Amino acid sequence: MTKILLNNDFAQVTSITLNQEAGEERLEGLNISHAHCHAKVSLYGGQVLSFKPKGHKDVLWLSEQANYQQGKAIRGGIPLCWPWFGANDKQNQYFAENPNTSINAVNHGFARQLTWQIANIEADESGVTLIVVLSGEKQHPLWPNAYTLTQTLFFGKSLEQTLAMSNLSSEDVQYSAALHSYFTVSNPSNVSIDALTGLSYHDKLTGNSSIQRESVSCVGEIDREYHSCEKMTLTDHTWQRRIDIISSNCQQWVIWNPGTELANTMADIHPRGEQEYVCLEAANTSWQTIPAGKTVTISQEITVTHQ
Ligand code: TA6
Repeated sequence: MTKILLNNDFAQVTSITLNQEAGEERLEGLNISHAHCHAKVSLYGGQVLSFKPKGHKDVLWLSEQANYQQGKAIRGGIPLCWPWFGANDKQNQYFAENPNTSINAVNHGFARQLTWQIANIEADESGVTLIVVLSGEKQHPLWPNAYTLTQTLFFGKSLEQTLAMSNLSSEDVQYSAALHSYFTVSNPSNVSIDALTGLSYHDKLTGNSSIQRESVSCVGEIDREYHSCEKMTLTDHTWQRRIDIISSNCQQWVIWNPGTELANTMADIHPRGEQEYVCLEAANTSWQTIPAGKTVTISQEITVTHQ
């Protein structure tokens, strides 16, 4: 059932149910409608699923076969990888030392598989501001500390996303994270990201580190961490649009596309779906410290323009 959460001169925000399957726990989301854009957010994962500025195709890709189910991550939009990015070296070590453990491995941390709460919704002529929060303690044996995540999303002509990570415990904690954006493209082969040229990177597929001497091909399979906090521009030469992404307090850009062979083994990617997106993720892929009782933020601003 649709519920109106905000309705004023500038915007309408309604609650929606994301999954329709009988017997499943319902996952709630929000539909946002403003003169400057339309957007969709899942409270499960605190995940932006869609951002469509006026006059543009959706900036974000969302799989037609995405799972909307507790215990699974939603494929597409902007998953929040937290409190660790990827497999987590500490987790890998734990499993190696405890082969009979009942703990499940969690790729990209637990925040994208928990339900966030709405803290505030406001709208004015420039856009809609949505604040969602997630708090917890003892959520995972390898990350037991008390925390609050506060995600502030501004949907206007641009999308602004800030993740404030508060360490509520009395000891320093370490996190790694990514704002794992899936950008819709005409085809990865039509895309260039010139600002990656000249940067040092680590290739997760080969295990090697190198300098990017030529322009990067976004065609999968590709999985690399580039060491840079510079502004990125993803240019789609066929659709003649550019997506500018400015990150803050993120030390890496991760580029990922699974390519056809791997995508065909992934049940939550629809056929040929991997040819519709490029992931370019504002990330801190190595451990960062949040001092006891302190808050650290990471953020990104995404703007799309016709060329
Ligand atoms: O950010 C790139 C990456 O870590 C890849 O290695 C790939 O696994 C991708 O994320 C997706 O991970 P997921 O757990 O969402 O399937």
